[in-house]
Amino acid sequence: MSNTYKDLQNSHPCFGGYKNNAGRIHLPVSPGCNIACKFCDRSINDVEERPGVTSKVLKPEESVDILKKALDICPDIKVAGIAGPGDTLATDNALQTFKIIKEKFPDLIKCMSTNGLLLNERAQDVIDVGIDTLTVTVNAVDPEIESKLNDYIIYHGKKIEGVEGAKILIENQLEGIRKVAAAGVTIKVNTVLVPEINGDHIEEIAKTVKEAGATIYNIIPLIPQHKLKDCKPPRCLDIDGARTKASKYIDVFRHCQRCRADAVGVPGVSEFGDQIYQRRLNTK
Ligand code: CLF
Ligand code: SF4
Repeated sequence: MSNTYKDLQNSHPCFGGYKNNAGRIHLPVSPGCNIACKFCDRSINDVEERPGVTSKVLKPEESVDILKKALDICPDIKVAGIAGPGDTLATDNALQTFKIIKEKFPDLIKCMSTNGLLLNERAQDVIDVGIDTLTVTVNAVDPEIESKLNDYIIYHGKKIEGVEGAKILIENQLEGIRKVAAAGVTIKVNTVLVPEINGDHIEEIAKTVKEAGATIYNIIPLIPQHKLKDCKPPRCLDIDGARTKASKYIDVFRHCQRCRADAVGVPGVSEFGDQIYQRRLNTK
């Protein structure tokens, strides 16, 4: 199976650059996280439509039945993604799940999303399990700026705060991207846009991640919550401006739906998560 960037533009909803009507299923197998983004509010619930939210956490082996059911109901699904609700490398659950998918559903595109803290040291594992598309969330490439978006990292059992932690995070993200990109995996970088913190830093991020080997860039508007609940979310004008600046350096994806960690269907078009994960429908 060939999954060049050109192929993915027709088969992957988040690497297309335009709407190609391909579906994805998120398998919420990764509960914990190893960094502390100031805007992150992970939650188990059936109703909120945003990243970090899932109705349940699955065990890797439970993914098989879920995938069968999902492909039955939504044959448009071409991509099996893991995007939380925590980080995919904080435990081995995601890599185990991808191993199962590789064996039992070889035609599905394996899509992994990570904060990248452990990407440098786990790059070979990511490559070996056959990840087709990797997303790394890079919110800054300057540790001073990153430290305003992230309180601390937990790295090899140690809590490292502020700029010091941010420096390690950024180094590992960029080195991880270099290694995985060199193996031929197509890489997307996500950045959460917080205008008052990284609004003037987007060009620098775009340029740096492109040089490291990323192919496509997705700017996601902040949802103000947790410690950044008083920050202003970007206006359409801010988002457009940031995307235009970034597009000088790298292809930009403009259709992000800020999906739940257990989303199923064609992003922005259909949603089957209620049926697949037996969410209780909102009866308010
Ligand atoms: Fe999922 Fe993410 Fe893979 Fe897509 S979502 S793991 S790359 S299959 Fe896509 Fe949803 Fe935006 Fe993510 S629209 S939040 S970018
Ligand atoms: Fe939350 Fe993701 Fe940040 Fe972890 S990496 S704290 S799950 S937003």
